Amino acid sequence: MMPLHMNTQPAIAMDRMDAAVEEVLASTAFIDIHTHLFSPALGSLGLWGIDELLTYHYLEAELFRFSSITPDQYWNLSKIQRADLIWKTLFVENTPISEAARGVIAVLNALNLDTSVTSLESLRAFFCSQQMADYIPRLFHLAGISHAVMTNDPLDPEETALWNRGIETDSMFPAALRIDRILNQWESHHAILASQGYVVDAAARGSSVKEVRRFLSVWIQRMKPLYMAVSWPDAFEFPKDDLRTRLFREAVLPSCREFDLPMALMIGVRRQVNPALRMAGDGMGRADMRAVQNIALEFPDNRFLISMLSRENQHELCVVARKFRNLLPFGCWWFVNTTSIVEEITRERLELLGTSFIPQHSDARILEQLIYKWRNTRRTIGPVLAQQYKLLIADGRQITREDVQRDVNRLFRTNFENWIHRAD
Ligand code: FIX
Ligand code: ZN
Repeated sequence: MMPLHMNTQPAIAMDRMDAAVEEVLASTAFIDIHTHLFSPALGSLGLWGIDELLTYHYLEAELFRFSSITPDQYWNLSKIQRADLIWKTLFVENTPISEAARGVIAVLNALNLDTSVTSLESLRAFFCSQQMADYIPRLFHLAGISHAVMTNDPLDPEETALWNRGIETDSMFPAALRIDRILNQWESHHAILASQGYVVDAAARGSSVKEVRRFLSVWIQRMKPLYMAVSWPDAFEFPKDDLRTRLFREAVLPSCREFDLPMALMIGVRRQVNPALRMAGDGMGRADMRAVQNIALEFPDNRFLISMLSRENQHELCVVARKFRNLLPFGCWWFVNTTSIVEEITRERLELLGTSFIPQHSDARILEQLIYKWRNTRRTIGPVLAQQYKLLIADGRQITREDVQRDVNRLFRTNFENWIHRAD
């Protein structure tokens, strides 16, 4: 009798496994499910080039550890002066061995630029001469991605002004509707909704819930997002007798169900622990997973993408995801996007969840970062995945290239496509 599934390819030998996994990872285009990049149509919001790369908030935080400049003095400099200072401090006077600093080196190297210049002028000239129409596909190719999902804020005045003029959806840059200002900053934003004709009040009572749903519908139809998203502090609780719980339960999740959208929860950020550092001043803390568990239990008809910011929450997230099929863990976010921690998180996810998760997103804010963030991901995750196959071979199962390709597709493409109920 013919076997139901005939795997025609030869088994991969144990000593070829690292290379085979590396090849499959290199030749598969990933979907980058969370970035802060913008499509060319929203171009004035998009960041790229050496000055943006160097003034990335991860590097600004590091600058203050190596230079005696005060935050006030730093913010008084121009963008070019800030970039010069960061280059001199972190790349000339010190060795750029941190994850964020090394990333800039990897980008310059991938673009065949000199990684040890003492002045940034030649680099500036290179970046200024790029034409977005060719440059973006080149960067996507170097990063090995097919799509970069944006983060779109319907209450950001600059961004909404552009959307209101009518933006064509861009298949390389799908949208994600980010609603932090509604769920976390209602106090300072309800008046803006009211000024746009939505009948809402400070306490989110009366018609507020209905009107927030109307607001979300308008923006869902305008942006055509793949999911809705919010970041929450480590201290968030659910359920709680508060405004956030009411808006989440009665407005946001019903809208997700109505439009068949997953909800992404990014949990653990302590915003502005050091406000003088501006964007570099956000911190983090361990969250109580009981809140996530309660959400998963109360809303079986919603699908959630979940990323936790603290290392201490990662194992618990795997265990909760084993209990609730409506949770899909994703990414190693921000402070846990470092080689050693990505390795650990990915191993525990593979061990506890098989391939039923999304290993990484880039969180890129500056176009060229796609290169180093995805290069790091492939380099770190490859050996971890290969190790799982080697254990499986040792335990008695052959692995073929087809198996590896199927798993890589799931991890970096189809788990997401299935979760958003769309396949290209
Ligand atoms: O909330 C987020 O989406 C975070 O990723 C950002 O706010 C953060 O500043 C960041 O860029 C982390 O990588
Ligand atoms: Zn982000």
